[in-house]
Order: sequence, then C-alpha cells, then structure tokens
Amino acid sequence: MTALTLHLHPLSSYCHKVLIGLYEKGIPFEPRTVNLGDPAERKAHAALWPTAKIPLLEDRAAGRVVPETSIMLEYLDQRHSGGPALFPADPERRMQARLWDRLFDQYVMTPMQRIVADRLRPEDRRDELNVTEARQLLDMAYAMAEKQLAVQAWAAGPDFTVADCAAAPALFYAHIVHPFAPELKALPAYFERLLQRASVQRVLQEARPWFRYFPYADRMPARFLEG
Ligand SMILES: N[C@@H](CCC(=O)N[C@@H](CS)C(=O)NCC(=O)O)C(=O)O
Repeated sequence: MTALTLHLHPLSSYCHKVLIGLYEKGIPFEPRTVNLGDPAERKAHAALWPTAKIPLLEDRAAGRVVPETSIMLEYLDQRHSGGPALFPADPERRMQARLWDRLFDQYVMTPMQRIVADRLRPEDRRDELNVTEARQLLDMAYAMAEKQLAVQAWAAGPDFTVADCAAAPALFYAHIVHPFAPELKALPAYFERLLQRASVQRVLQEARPWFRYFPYADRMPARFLEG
C-alpha cells in the first residue's frame, strides 16, 4: 500500500488534472472514490478539508492533507524527480507555468463548470445570462490560448508542465460544451497533442465508463466513448 491517497471522482475534471501529473511522474498512489452527493460521505470529506472539493491528496507518511490541485502538483513535483518537471527550475519558466495553470483553471475550467452546472439545474431555474457570459469567457480564453500555442508546443513553453495538466481536462470538457471555432488552428492542434500523451489517454480511458453521466454526454464525440 502506498502512503499517498487521492480522494477523487473518476468523472471530475480537476481530479483528471492531478491524475495526469501523477501518471506523468509515475508516482504510486491509491485512488479513493468520493461521492459528494451522499451527505455522510460529504461530511467525512469536509472533515479532511473544509472546502470539501475533489480531488484531495492525503500523504499519510507525512501526516498531512494537501488541498488545491495546483498545490498538490507542486507538492508531488517537489518530492518526486521522475517524469517532467511540472514546475520548471528556471524562475521565468516556472512563473509562466504557474500563470498558464491559473489561466486554464480560471478562464476555461471555471466557465466550463458554470455551463455544466446550469444544465444540472431544473429547467425553470436555468440562467441564460450566466451561460452566455461563460461562453464569452471561453471564447476569450480560446483566443488567448490560440496566440500562445501558435509559437510553442506546450502551454507554458517548450516542455510539458503543470499548465498542461490543467489544460487537458479543462479543454476536454470545454470543447464539448463550447466547441472550438473553425478559425482556431493552434489550439485544436495543441489539444490533439495533449490527447497523444500517455497520461491523458490513461485518464480518459479510466473515465470512459463514467462519461454517460456527464450532463453533456449527448455531445461527446464518439472517439471518446469507443475503444
Ligand atoms: N480550486 C479547486 C477546485 C476543485 C473543484 O472545483 N472540484 C470540483 C470537481 S471538478 C468539486 O469538488 N465539485 C463539487 C462541489 O463543489 O461540491 C482545486 O483546484 O482543487
């Protein structure tokens, strides 16, 4: 048994972000599924860390709980030298990696989650303005990423970093709820590069049995449901 436990749900985009980092670096861990819809499980999870978000990393050997996906990846990167440096040693590169991690979380993951959450509401409680604003944010973020990826292979420079761990699940779900516009070229090409990573393929493969529960499963491209 490994000392690291990742509390997660197999469909969750933020869980995918940390799983990609763990697989990239080849770090052994025990996945533990949490059902936040179950009040008792939510209460037990909130007792570990008050935000009650998933994922949550528990390092029993160190006797600590590590919250927030970017911090979990930094914690893992500091302690495990295998695989790519998710937080590059060079200060400028590291800052760029942190920046693009933040940008993908806040301007792709967050509006994507707003659109998905709206679909889960009863029809008479849906908020069209909220969804329109989220779509505008995604258009802005796609255009910003398009410029960045026109000149480099990965989100924050020439190497795979924490920013790509954040980008992969964010773009995966976002491109289903809000497809890339046809004029975008570098961003879809980058997304295809992400899909070629063994870590990303593994995460999507493991999530496949759960995709039918995604509120926009009806729009999920067949290639993610087969194989
Ligand atoms: N800022 C947090 C966000 C985590 C997050 O939003 N997780 C979602 C799942 S993808 C969640 O726990 N949602 C359930 C809830 O908010 O009750 C992080 O980076 O760890």
